Amino acid sequence: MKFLLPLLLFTSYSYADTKSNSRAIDHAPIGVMADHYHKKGEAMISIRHSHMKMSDNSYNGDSISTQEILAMPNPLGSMPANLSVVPTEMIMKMTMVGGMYAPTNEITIMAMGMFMSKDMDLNTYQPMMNRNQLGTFSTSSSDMSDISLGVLIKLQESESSRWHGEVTLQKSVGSNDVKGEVLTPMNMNSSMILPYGMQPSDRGTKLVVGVTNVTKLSERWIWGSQLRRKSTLSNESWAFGDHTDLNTWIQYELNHAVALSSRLQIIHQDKISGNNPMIMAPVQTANTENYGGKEAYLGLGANFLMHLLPGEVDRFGLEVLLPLAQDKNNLQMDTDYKINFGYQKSF
Ligand SMILES: [Cu+2]
Repeated sequence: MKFLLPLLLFTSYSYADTKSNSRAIDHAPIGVMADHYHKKGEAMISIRHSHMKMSDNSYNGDSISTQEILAMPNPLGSMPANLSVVPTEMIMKMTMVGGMYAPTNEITIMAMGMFMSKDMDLNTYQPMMNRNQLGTFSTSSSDMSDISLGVLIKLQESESSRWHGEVTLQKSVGSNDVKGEVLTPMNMNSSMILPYGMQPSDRGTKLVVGVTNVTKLSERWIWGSQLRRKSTLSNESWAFGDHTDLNTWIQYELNHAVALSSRLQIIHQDKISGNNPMIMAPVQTANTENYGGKEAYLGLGANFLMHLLPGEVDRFGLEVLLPLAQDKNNLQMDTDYKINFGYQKSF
């Protein structure tokens, strides 16, 4: 936390000369999507980045050893009879570029493009006998992931509380059949379609519906809540499961230019629907049952205002999320942390 102090002082100082009435606390923690609407005629651009790291594996929420994984049957075929490739680490990076514009006080239009990159390290083991490790390999993918167009509708606004709804249409546009070089249990390198979790997109069309409330608790404290559900309207051969996201956060206004936040995020996601018969390696990620589940995270973050570029004040947000509980379906990697940061500017 020590490194934050000079930053807080700097932002307080650099903000002191402004006459703008923007406040850092006006926006939710940076990882919360579609958290605010705009006044008539206002526009905003934003760029956000999120970084997630996963390692180790769990089965229905309980940690599981490599030996136990290797003893599990390969559900996608009899060759080999058991799982023989075990993921050890995964990094997922997402960059989102968005725009908002309010044609009226009641409606804000939102557009966003998302770019995704994924990297995974895996170990390959002998398929039978003493199951020695044959080697290690890495796979990666990166592509445009989704584009979305949405509308935020102001439902109610008073001095102490505001409510708005969201309806967004999201189209997954990236590829869903990225290939990678893998080390097979036969100790050969082979190029194959990577498992679902490594694909940048499922090429589905999704509907996002959400409702957000922000309540002023006192002069310096704010309590926000958001329920957001993403469901698949149509897809090609398979789709990531429908996703419900509940967020509730408390924000404290240190001064106009700095707001600190604490957030509880609860996620529920279904397993993958459909399948691609070409995805059939003896690895957990090739099985559509090994996706989705329940997760809870604690987020700690800060929003800053600074005058860097001409025009309206520059907004920055940083948030770190740590897992409180993970009950992912069947056999999956554990999430270690997520980091979100972003920049926003209004016009
Ligand atoms: Cu905005």
